[in-house]
Amino acid sequence: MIWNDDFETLPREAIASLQLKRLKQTLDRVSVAVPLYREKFSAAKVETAQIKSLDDLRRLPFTLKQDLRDNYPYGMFAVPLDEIVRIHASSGTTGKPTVVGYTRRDIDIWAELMARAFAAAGSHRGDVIHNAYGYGLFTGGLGAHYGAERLGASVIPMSGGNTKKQIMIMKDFGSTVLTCTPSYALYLAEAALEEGIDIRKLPLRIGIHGAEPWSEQMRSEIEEKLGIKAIDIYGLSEILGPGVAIECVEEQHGLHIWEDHFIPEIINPETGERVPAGEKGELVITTITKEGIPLIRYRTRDITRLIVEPCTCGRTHVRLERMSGRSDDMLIIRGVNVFPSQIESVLFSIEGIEPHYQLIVDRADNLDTLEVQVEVNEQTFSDEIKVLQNLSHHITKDIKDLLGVTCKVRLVEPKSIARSEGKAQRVIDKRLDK
Ligand code: DLL
Repeated sequence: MIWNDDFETLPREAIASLQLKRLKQTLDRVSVAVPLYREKFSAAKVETAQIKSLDDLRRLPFTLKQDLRDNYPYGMFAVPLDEIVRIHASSGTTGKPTVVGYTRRDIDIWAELMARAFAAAGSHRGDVIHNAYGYGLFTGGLGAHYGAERLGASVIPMSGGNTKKQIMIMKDFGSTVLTCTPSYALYLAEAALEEGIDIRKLPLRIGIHGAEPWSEQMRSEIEEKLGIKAIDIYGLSEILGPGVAIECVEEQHGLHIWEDHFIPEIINPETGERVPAGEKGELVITTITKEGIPLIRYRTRDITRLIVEPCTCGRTHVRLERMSGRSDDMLIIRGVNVFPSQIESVLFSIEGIEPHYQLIVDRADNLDTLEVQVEVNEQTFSDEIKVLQNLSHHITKDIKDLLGVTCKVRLVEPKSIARSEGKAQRVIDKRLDK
């Protein structure tokens, strides 16, 4: 179902003119209200009045995560604090978190965009939405919550953790939609089986998963193990939180980004130049309706491409291809660029292993090493050593053939890799401590 027909199916020319109008308003606002933008624009020798077309956007400087850190906590807010009604923050691996603030109107738009997202995923009023994204500074929990209420569904504010209770509630309350990270969805299915419950037999229909990279193969695992349709949702706290883009249930191919609120661009992460239409690169987003913390050309570090072909669902907003990783998560192993999601795709295409893995990167004698730890299923685990050896050779060979990197595969016992209730930690890079 389309939640907001007026905006979601707007003709392309109308989207472009709305974007230009809103972009100009945003530039006028930030160049007055945010000292960092005054400085950036003057350093780049551009005046906002010179931005006369969407193409002119490329003349503006980028905004980086570091800019938010340098202006911690409120230095990039474009309104006084008494207009901010909510504050969220995302914790990086190091240092201070990135802080974002929302005005009442920002919260209202966020709820609208998340309601659109739920509807695009096939959810509607009458659904019981089991929200297992974390509530707190993380945007996942509250972002999905407000959207579910706006949709008119019944939302269960579970938050993450307490897995046994999640399963009991899901069963007793008749949850029909599950919102959580893809890794947690698989963990829930596994934990349910241990409780003697087959989630496939429950009323659950749809899973809305994001907040971490996942592969097409992982989607199949989730759909099979939970008996649902698994939909990819994308977002980041700096831009909004969940609900920046989502797949439609009709195609499950590419995530519609709400272009009446965001302008996406794809750049070459090395040169900063826009890539030719349809090519892969780093996603850069400009917000054009945000009041609390509008961001101009924010470098997301996420790697994707734009799908501009019209979609059968009727929405006219462009689609982002499933994220293939982050430019800063890309591992360089003996000179070869590897994204964890590529290894995931290889692993999940092989029989006998479970969708739980971890990559250990290290350096020995000045050479990078990659160890792929992956769980085997109960049946394979009880097989003869020879069968296990063959399996491990098979994985090593497939990874070498497809990615060009030699790795050591360690098959581990079922359930021995730590499960995550939020974002999974897939990579342990020991080189960083050396
Ligand atoms: O993860 C917001 C969110 C919550 C999105 C719930 C979807 C669902 P942050 O904690 O700021 O915000 O992390 C944002 O997570 O830049 C991506 O690298 C990654 N990410 C988010 N969604 C996806 C996805 C939330 N569907 C960062 N596929 C982003 C791949 C994703 N990566």
